[in-house]
Amino acid sequence: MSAPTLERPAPDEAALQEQFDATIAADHRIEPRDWMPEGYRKTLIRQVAQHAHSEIIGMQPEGDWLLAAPSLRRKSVLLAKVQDEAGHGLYLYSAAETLGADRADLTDKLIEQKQKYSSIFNYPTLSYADVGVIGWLVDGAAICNQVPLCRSSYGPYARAMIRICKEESFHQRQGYELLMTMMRGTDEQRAMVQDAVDRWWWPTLMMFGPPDEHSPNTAQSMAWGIKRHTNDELRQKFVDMSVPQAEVLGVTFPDPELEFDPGTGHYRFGKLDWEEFKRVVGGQGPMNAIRLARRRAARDDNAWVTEAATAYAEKHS
Ligand code: BYC
Repeated sequence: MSAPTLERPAPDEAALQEQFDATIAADHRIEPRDWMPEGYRKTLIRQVAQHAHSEIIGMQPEGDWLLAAPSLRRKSVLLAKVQDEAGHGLYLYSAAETLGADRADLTDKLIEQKQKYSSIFNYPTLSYADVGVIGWLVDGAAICNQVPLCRSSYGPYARAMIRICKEESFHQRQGYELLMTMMRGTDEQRAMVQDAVDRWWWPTLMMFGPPDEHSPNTAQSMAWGIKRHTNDELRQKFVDMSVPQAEVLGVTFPDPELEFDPGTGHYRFGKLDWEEFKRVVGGQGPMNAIRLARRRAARDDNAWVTEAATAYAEKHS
């Protein structure tokens, strides 16, 4: 007679998959306690980690202007905005942790260039108008991309996005308000704004990712309800939103092909330089080396803080 076994029967993978598929089909949320296919978990860790890294690296271009802000008011607004980005990174690393990722390991992967961050943060901020244009266009693009992510199928990611989008919306308005103020100023200030728009327009359109026919992840991510729209759909939405805002502001976009198409109800726009996108994502953008060197220094120089905090937590656990 064999000894009675106390082990539970092995879960039936097919039944678990069926339950997962039913949850996705019903547009309900997958939570950390739920079974999920390995591919779903990996895709989410990849996207959420990249998103978190983008928020943290994204503090640098605007952070460069904290000591040179033109007034105390502008300095305090910018400081609050940059701090918000740090907060976004932290919510997102926490969401990645619910999937079994380790935060320190994710940071190491960023620094070793095994994980990516958004291409947009590899361009320099040359004047204070860049702070306004990042708020208006870069945060505007981020909102366009992230509002649908509030309905993402993974609960912790979707919930983090709700708060992040509220803050991004404030960021966009502060950028637009700064640009409006400059446009009401001198000819030199207006020229600074136009110059910043000229430099940031195309890189902002690249934030949405490669065209749909060259986006290896979109189809599966949409089937899983992680992404709700394709890269090209969101890029088009952003162009349609931005053109009337540019008219109100009194600036133009550097695209001779930009034109309203009454047939489709959308703006047609010129071809993006996808070779530039590949170079920047591949580490050869104007600021890649500086962005990563600073992140590496922040990790290494502050390692003692992590060690001390860990030792303290262990002592009091
Ligand atoms: N830059 O198959 P695809 C912010 C990669 S921060 C670099 O279309 P997916 C802010 C892509 O990862 C906002 N890499 O991918 C902060 C994939 O690489 P791997 C940041 C890019 O994931 C501070 C490959 O190209 N927002 O707002 O389906 C101050 C093929 O692409 C980029 C987010 O992170 C890029 N632009 O779609 C101010 C949003 N585009 O891993 C503001 C969340 C693509 O296969 N993320 N790649 O080697 C997403 O919505 C999606 O991940 C993406 C890409 C639309 C970006």
